[in-house]
Amino acid sequence: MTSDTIAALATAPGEGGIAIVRVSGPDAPALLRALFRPERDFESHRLYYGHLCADGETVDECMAVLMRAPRTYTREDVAEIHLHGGVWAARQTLDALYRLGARAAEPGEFTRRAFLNGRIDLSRAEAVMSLISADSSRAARAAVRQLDGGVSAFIRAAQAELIALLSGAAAAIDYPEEISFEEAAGDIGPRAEALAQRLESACDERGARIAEQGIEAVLCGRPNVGKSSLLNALARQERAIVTSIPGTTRDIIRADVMIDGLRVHFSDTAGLRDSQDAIEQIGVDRARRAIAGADVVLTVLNAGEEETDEDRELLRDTQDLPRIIVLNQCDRPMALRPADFDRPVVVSAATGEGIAELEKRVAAFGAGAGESALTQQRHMALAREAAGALRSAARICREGEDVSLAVIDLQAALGTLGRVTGEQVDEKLIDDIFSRFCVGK
Ligand SMILES: Nc1nc2c(ncn2[C@@H]2O[C@H](COP(=O)(O)OP(=O)(O)OP(=O)(O)O)[C@@H](O)[C@H]2O)c(=O)[nH]1
Ligand SMILES: [Mg+2]
Repeated sequence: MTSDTIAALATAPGEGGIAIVRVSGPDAPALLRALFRPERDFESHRLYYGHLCADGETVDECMAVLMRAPRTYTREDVAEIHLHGGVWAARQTLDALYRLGARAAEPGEFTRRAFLNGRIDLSRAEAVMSLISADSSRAARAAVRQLDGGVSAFIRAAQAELIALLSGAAAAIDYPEEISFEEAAGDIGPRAEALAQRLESACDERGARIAEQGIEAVLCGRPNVGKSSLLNALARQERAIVTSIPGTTRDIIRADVMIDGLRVHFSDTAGLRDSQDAIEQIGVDRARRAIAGADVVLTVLNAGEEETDEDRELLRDTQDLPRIIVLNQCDRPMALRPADFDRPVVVSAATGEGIAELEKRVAAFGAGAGESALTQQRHMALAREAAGALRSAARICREGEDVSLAVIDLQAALGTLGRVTGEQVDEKLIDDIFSRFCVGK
């Protein structure tokens, strides 16, 4: 249990409708009484109208609530003062609180107390931070599931299975005349293998990255097929320069678009061709690197012209990548037949025809992203480590080695999973996690 009382601004600094100062710790009730004059006396968890006074002067007309432990965010006594938005009143209030003995809270310290006081486990504390920084509905949904205890429940189920395996092994070690090692190994081996499989399939690194950061979609094609025009149509603004001169685009031009709650980063690239122009050639090299790192490649052809050798080469080069073939300029008389290509999207950057269909096809590459049981890097790394230990235990059982050797691996897996929810963590990890929070959370 923590003994001092902390205070911080809980809302974003700057001008706004209200500014909330939050206080947590044993002195929170006394501090609130010292500064806030309510019309009536406090009952827990009720918001009161009154005046905030410091050094005999009225600082603000405001609302305040006192929440008695343990039904609070931190499980300590918590006071919240809702002032008029802006910097001044909040500053005066915090200064008064500090003079009366409160300490300025460190980043994430309220949530850290919630964790240390046992109200939430570590995975839920991390979810709070993910929710704060989520900038798409996809990312927010993954965070809310984690906040609801989705990760905790998944880890608890895996730990329960591990404990069952460990007690099976213990029985074989303690009562060898009743349960033979072979029998025990025959049961533990396949179950350890299955649990390793379950842990690994709960990790989807690509999906987690896409949910959090968005999907990288790269437009490529020979010069003048209309890549920059497509980028502008998708972004609904004039981002890239469009001209009828082949080789217009050199640098990569990016535009962020929200499609169906998923963030998509489109990159327009230099038209791919062998160029004598040194600058254009650098652009072409950059384009090739962007293509290699893309989550989805949009291979753009000009539907109004016959296929060229460059088109054929590009179709070949991108065939093993996640890709969408885009036949642009369909407003012109068609020289290409859609039936000759693999599921092409037929569009016109000029008229907007087919753009909605193209967006749908791009978003499909993010389907299921962020919906795996685990979505945080730290949790996935630990799950994989536990799966590795389980596979080693399974191998020991399979090869008929001593069951007590498998016990070491099973215990290691159990400990590793405990670090996800924070049953087994060291101070440094906790410092590291909470220092990434903002002050006041
Ligand atoms: N009719 C018609 N013209 C288009 C369409 N898309 C692009 N264009 C025209 O095609 C020419 C080239 O367009 P850009 O968007 O600059 O082509 P790009 O692929 O970016 O070309 P580079 O940057 O040189 O590689 C311009 O004159 C555009 O107006 C379309 O859908 N229909
Ligand atoms: Mg261009």
